[in-house]
Amino acid sequence: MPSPRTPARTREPKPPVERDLAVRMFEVMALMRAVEDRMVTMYRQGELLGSLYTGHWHEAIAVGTASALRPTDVIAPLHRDLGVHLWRGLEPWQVMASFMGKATSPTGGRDGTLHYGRLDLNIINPVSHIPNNYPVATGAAFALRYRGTDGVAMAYCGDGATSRGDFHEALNIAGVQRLPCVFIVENNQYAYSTPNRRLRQQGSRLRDARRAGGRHRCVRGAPGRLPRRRARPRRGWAIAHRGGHDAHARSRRA
Ligand SMILES: Cc1ncc(C[n+]2csc(CCOP(=O)(O)OP(=O)(O)O)c2C)c(N)n1
Ligand SMILES: [Mg+2]
Repeated sequence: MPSPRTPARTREPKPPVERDLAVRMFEVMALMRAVEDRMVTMYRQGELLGSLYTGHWHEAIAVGTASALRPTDVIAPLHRDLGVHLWRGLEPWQVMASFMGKATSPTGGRDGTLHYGRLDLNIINPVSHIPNNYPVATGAAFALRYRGTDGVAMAYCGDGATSRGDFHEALNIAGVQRLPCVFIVENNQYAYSTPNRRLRQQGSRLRDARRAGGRHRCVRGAPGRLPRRRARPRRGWAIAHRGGHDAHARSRRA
């Protein structure tokens, strides 16, 4: 005899990311890899003017974190973060035009490497002296709050860049002022040929990064609750394998 009580409904676990969004994230990650693969070939053929660093194996970090923001939030990517640009709407041809120093590039041909950006998409051009984008993002976060918005600024750098003074200055002032800032550190375990253990002793902080993992869904949640209103700035550590110094390190003629 059937029970008069309605059987308890089995609840489907809520996916961490909606399907459409997950598909879009995957598309942009795949596009990033395809564009960079093509550019490695172009670099070896001597078609690109400057240095090429690719974001191979960093795709989930760039796309996952960028996808957590609104288009009106400010983002300050670095040399492993092509996915950030693509997520915001920069076209692959614009990236290639920039590396080729063409007048049609976002920098109007004044750049022959990775310093392209689009302020109209709220992307701050990657600076050369890493991690100078950290203090710039801190200033952008201040401006967002000063103007009364609930916008957030997000900045990226590598593990090696954390040895620089401007990294610590940016984190400090953002903490003191409680600025709406998220700082992402992409720990690919090397700064050029120098391994982490030769740089500094902060193993415990780097271990935190493992929580982020290499999966885009996890990375999307890694910055935690965004500090849109007065709150402590967030730090996200992400572990990656570096697949992208290869092109830069090899001679074009090799
Ligand atoms: C202040 C400064 N010093 C040196 C360089 C040259 N440089 C470009 S990338 C790089 C390696 C940085 O390592 P890391 O921060 O770990 O980033 P990764 O390349 O591993 O992603 C260096 C030293 C630079 N751009 N800026
Ligand atoms: Mg590194």
